[in-house]
Amino acid sequence: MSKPFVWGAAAASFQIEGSLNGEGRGPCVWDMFCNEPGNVRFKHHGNNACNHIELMQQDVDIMAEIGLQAYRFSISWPRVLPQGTGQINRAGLDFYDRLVDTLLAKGIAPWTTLFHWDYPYQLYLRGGWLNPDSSDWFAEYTQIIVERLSDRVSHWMTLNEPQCFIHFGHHTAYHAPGLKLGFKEVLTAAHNALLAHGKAVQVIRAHSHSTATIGAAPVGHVYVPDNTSPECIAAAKQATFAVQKQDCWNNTWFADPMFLGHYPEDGLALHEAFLPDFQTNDMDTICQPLDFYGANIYTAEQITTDGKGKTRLVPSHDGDRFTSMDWHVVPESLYWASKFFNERYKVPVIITENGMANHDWVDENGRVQDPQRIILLKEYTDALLKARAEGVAIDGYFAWSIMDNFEWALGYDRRFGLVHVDYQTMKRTIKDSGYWYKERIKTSID
Ligand code: PNW
Repeated sequence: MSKPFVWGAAAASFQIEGSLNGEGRGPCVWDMFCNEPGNVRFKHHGNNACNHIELMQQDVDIMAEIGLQAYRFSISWPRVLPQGTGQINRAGLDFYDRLVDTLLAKGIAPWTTLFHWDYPYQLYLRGGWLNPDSSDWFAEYTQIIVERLSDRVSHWMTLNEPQCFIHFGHHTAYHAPGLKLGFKEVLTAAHNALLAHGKAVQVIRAHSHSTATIGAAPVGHVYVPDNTSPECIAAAKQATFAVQKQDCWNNTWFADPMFLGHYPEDGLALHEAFLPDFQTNDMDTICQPLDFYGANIYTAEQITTDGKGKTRLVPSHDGDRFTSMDWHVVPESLYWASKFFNERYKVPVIITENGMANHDWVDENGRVQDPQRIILLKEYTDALLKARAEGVAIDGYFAWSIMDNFEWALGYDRRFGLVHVDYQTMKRTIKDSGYWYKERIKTSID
């Protein structure tokens, strides 16, 4: 029998916290990136965000009102270590301590992500993820967090979406730090991030004051079959696990080393000319026992086969639905991907992010209506629970996001929240989807 299912919601430090200088936070690469014109829509930045640092108690009260069983948050590395290493900022660390206590007082389990993209600017100046010491810097930071919080925090995620901060951050310059490196350097940065993951897992296991449950929260292209013939299912699985040339936005380049202890064969062949200089025992460091496969899934592509071994993508049809990110709505992505990941990596799957951006509106009575989000959340969670009912080990679901927030290069223009944020007044309003989620949690039979 699988474990009880966990219903939660997620957010990330840079996207909600604000208080750039409050509590002594050091700058991160996203501050730098926002300051360079042209990178982020409307010149938006994270200086104030949702002012969660000051409004934390209210935000946790709202989570309790929605009935969250768990809250996935990330810690701002430069808020704890303004230089990235060395001197600890006590006030910053105290904030996360208070957050954990506040959550626990409401019966909400804290699920902590160690790194969700707000890389310390001072370490970036020292080479960032390209520096061979970068994984040790991350291990040092991890130890500080674990020593302080692990008597009360037992769920950990190391890196959020290395695919994004490596590929978008170091290859296409769509995200901070805005680099367009050659592919060998991109893979070197990726390799160092993987080493950082492995060392962090070792640190958590060695220093945790409670039994730790550890995973990561990767993302990647997901493919679903357009019919249930074995051939089509196999094609979707194969595409989900394939590596594309000079592209880090895939599942296996990161997850295979973490879970299986080697890079995927197809990727090694494709990237032969760009492989980083790694040590033979690096894979022993990277591949640490993990307790779950966290998956951030929003969309998928559909695949079909012609019965003769040929595979093609199904183009979108009239009537297909897209979110305001222009992401194709494919609820069965949660069904198929959790099956595929569970089968390949042999640990329970947890959906660490899923949700939609929408143009919500506030009506004359102050109610925030977001009917599309309700439909989507229902269809996606139904698809996930269907896989669970069929015996796939799936232990939880986290909606992205608990509240509207800074959507990276798109600024505050895209709203993903279950809770609406009025950025003029910082007023929070639970959206209709938040109330719907409350019912989903309450009535979910486990
Ligand atoms: C995730 N894609 O990023 C991040 O973890 C969150 O911080 C972010 O707010 C959320 O998803 C919504 O974007 C993604 O291109 C970035 O499919 C890009 C994609 C998916 C997730």
